[in-house]
Amino acid sequence: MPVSATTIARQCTLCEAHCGILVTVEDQQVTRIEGNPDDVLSQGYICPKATAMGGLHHDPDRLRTPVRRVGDSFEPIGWDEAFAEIGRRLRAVRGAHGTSAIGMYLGNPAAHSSSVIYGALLRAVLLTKNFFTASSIDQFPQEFVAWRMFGSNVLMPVVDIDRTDRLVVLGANPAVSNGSITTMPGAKLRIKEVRKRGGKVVVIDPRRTETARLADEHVAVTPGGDPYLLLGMLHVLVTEKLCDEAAIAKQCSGWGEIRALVADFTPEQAAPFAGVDAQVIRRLAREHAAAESAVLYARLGVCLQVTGTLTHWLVNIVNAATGNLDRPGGHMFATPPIDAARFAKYLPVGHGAWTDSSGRFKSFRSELPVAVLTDEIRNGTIRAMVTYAGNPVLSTPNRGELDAALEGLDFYVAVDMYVTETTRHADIILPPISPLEREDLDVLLPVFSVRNNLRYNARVFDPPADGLEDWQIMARLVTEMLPLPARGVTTGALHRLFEQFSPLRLSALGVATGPYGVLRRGLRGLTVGKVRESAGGVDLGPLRPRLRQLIGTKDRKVQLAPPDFLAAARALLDDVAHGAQATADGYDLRLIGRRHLRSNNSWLHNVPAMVKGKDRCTALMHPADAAARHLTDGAPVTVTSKTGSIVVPVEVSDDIRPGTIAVPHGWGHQEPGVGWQVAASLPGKNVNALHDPSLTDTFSGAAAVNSTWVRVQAAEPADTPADTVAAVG
Ligand SMILES: Nc1nc2c(c(=O)[nH]1)N[C@H]1C(S)=C(S)[C@@H](COP(=O)(O)OP(=O)(O)OC[C@H]3O[C@@H](n4cnc5c(=O)[nH]c(N)nc54)[C@H](O)[C@@H]3O)O[C@H]1N2
Ligand SMILES: Nc1nc2c(c(=O)[nH]1)N[C@H]1C(S)=C(S)[C@@H](COP(=O)(O)OP(=O)(O)OC[C@H]3O[C@@H](n4cnc5c(=O)[nH]c(N)nc54)[C@H](O)[C@@H]3O)O[C@H]1N2
Ligand code: SF4
Ligand SMILES: [Mo]
Repeated sequence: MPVSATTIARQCTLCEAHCGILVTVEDQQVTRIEGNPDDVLSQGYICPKATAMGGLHHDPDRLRTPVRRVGDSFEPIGWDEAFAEIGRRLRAVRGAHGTSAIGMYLGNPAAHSSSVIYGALLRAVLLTKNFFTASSIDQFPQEFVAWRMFGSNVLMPVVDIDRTDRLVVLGANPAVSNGSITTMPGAKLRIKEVRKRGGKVVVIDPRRTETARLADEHVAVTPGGDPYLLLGMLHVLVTEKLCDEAAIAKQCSGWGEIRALVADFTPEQAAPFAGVDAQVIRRLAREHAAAESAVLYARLGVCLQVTGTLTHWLVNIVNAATGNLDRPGGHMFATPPIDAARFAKYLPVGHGAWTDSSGRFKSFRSELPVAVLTDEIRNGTIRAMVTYAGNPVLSTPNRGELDAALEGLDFYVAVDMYVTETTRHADIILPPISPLEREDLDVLLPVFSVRNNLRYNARVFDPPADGLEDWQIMARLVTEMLPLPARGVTTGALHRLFEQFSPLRLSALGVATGPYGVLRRGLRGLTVGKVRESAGGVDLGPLRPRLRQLIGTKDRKVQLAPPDFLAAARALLDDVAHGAQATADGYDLRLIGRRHLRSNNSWLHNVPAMVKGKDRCTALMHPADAAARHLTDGAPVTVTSKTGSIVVPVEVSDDIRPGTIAVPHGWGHQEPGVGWQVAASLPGKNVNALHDPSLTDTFSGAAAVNSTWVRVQAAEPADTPADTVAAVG
């Protein structure tokens, strides 16, 4: 190593896993990124995306200064000028049309740094009803279930993968995603460990995924078939007396209603709806009950469904009924250094405090589902937008109409480091400094981590003199939007005040007062200094049972049988009784999603090392389905749904269940004017053009993108890749 090289330990902040990395820098250039073996959570594991942290930092297309749109292009503008103009324009919209005329969308990476605290402050100051986040195309159903069953939306249980004897993965692909709402870097190794210690791993997924390849058993459920499968399993657990009645009596209320619900619903009835043999359903139930410890881990595949809430509810019931809630090896709750869950139960969550303008969608924990964003802009309810770390044009179902809607806004400000499919419509884009220039304390993800821990993110590079972090940008926007008597005078004072309360300082205060902090534990307590000095964070031990301390329900019991959930489940059972299998005229395949190890939602496609090789945006199709349509591997096909159509190559593989196709999201960068030039040069189409925004989880309103009806045919030669997104009624 040359003398000038330095190596700095921090985390890769690209996804929830937050793996520990060692970044080597020579002459201001990142020359190596490797796993940090001392990291208390990831223990040296990284995925191929980690090196993209360097690629992003050095990317010439990454914005370094604020830019203002002039005609069809962007020109640099100073920060002060930018904030002054944004303030003027946003206040004008608010003055003319009211607070809710300003919409705000907060995307996924916002939740990967503590800057999000200031995002929340801006949201509060805007006072708008039109607040959206990527949560409503992500974990909304899980939060909804947590709120109703445990009394707080934060109480989404974590899978104790490192101690379980039986891991059943339902609609998740942790071998690629490294887990979400269960932070488990190196998921692949953790899964292998379950088997090494004699445990079993089962994957229930319409596709034989990378995770399924590591498992003892793969059950190819039909898309959307999971609630039937789970109800069938519950029937077996109840009728064969396989439940842990003592645990249920101690922890739960409503068990009688669940027993009654499933009493007559046999696996034989469930089988055709689940696409799984009755005998397999019976065995899954018996083995779940027989294992020393067992846990169902469910995620996007079942969450982003019309039945998202219902399915997560049933998942939690199966875990609780077999005595696996709040015990090692089961579904547990972390004890993070800032114990958000402990206090979240005292905050009102609220469902239906307001609705969208159509009255169809209710707010949930003070936000509306992103499914209505496009319509609210189109019908004039929203006149101006603020987006922060999001790319909803590619990441949300919007019939391809969000593009034009954003273009028609009175004013739009984006906080992002790229000119994306979304931000290209902005009047002003405000770029934060690069992740490697930030210093941070990882206080959010320990809430969902498989071990209690606290880790520190050191700066690798000094930020440019005029660079701002996301939180500083948010703080400046906050001051612009506060009703101040003398704007010029007071904003300066406010900025100085906010600098005193940086997220890092607030986090340090939270840690000091938290369960491991010096205020509780005296001098031996956890401090930011100790975390900073550590080689890879501080390990705070395995998860500990603590439901009694956390639960926020009135009777302090887990609510197994909320009446509206029960009614929805009965409606499903009625469908079965009437043999009403879901069908859609003219469409014969179900479309599901797919993630790739080198891709992260919509935004890593500008790092050359992440996108080399063949086109990944393919439609995965079973050989029998391909043969029936006379399609050969690699041929361009038109995938058509009720809302749109795209042309992508077909990839023929028996990894996928017949009747199902899988296409990844986050592609389709060829829009004119986007600034990420590598991405723009790639093939790939926006699969969200096919998903119907009006199809949402019944309870939370989260987008349902995992069982969309489509048809597939060989692409006509005229379907050039350039004109593939067209509404077809
Ligand atoms: N490499 C990579 N990692 C990522 C991301 C990424 O884009 N790329 N994104 C990050 C983010 S933001 C998140 S939220 C997480 C998501 O993490 P995961 O939920 O683990 O990721 P997915 O790959 O979407 O997994 C969903 C699985 O559900 C299956 N599925 C689809 N429909 C059904 C169904 O009806 N029933 C069942 N049982 N299964 C079904 C799909 O085949 C797929 O395997 O990943 C994070 N990590
Ligand atoms: N069909 C389908 N659609 C899906 C999914 C699916 O499985 N299927 N998955 C959904 C899921 S789980 C998620 S989380 C969403 C994600 O949806 P979004 O959050 O809307 O989109 P991302 O693709 O994550 O885009 C992130 C944006 O933030 C910018 N960015 C990155 N880091 C930072 C930062 O530190 N600060 C700022 N200010 N900007 C930053 C990037 O340049 C990019 O423009 O997509 C969802 N969409
Ligand atoms: S799994 Fe990959 S992308 Fe996610 S934090 Fe770890 S290294 Fe980064
Ligand atoms: Mo996500």
